[in-house]
Amino acid sequence: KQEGVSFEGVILSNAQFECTIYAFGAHVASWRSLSDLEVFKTKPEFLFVSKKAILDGTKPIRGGIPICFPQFGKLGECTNQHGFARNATWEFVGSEVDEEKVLAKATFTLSSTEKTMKEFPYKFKLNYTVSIEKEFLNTKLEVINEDEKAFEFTTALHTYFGAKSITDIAVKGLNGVRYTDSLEDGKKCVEGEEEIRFDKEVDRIYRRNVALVDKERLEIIDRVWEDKGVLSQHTRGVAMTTKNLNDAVVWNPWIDKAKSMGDFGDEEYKEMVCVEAAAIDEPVKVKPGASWIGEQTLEAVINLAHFSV
Ligand code: TA6
Repeated sequence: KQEGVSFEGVILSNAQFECTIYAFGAHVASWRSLSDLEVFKTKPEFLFVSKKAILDGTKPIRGGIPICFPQFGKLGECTNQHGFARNATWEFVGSEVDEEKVLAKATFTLSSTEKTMKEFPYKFKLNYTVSIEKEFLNTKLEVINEDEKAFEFTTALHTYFGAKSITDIAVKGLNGVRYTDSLEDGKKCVEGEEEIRFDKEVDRIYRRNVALVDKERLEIIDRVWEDKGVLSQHTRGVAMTTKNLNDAVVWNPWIDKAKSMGDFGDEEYKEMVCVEAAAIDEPVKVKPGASWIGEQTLEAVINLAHFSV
């Protein structure tokens, strides 16, 4: 239990990182470095949570890693966009620590109820496992069909990445990938930039080629700085790899959308970007008794690029 937060949570820590997960939404709300390395000490938190986030269970937490299930956005029959999973209190199943592997893991579960059946008329069970190992954070969602009928769903791990400043944020790894622009009625486009940068509202669903995905790493660079006088450039950020989450949503609300959200500061668009591992383009189909697993692995990275003079 934390001061000012009305739901319980679990704090996982290994020698290098600490991760906070709340039972409400099985919501990862923090993933921060414990290292005293300057580049981590000055900004230990890798995720973004709004200072105005509602933490009383009446609204999904604005930030961290909201779980969108059984639908992404409005792609389904749920009353609330992004579905009900992030608005529900999950059951904490247990945690384990493996000192050798510097691993800490927690599992949460959520089963269908009469209430969920009204919106998503199928019996299901979700198991969500969050694990930190060295500088990695892995979040794995298992969807089990406990019904006699097959069902399909769309899903996203709606991750909010933090940054010192919007001018430092760059999203790499989507060059050449086709996307639909949610701000232009789903207009079909192809990404032409090596690094996606932000100077306006962006809301895009990148539909990655399945064959490419398991090799592909996205990088969210949140900080670039140069040593005094030395011609070198450090970048600090997060690398993302996924399994069975072949799409990637990229979102920054920018000024007007920021002002329209009561649980988001007017200026906070300058400190974050959402890059969301998702299964949207091809809804996931699960047969009775079968299950599906979607996974996202985040790695805290520092790159030191020496420019050749
Ligand atoms: O993932 C992008 C998006 O679908 C945006 O269109 C915006 O609505 C964002 O999600 C936040 O949605 P929320 O329901 O959390 O306010």
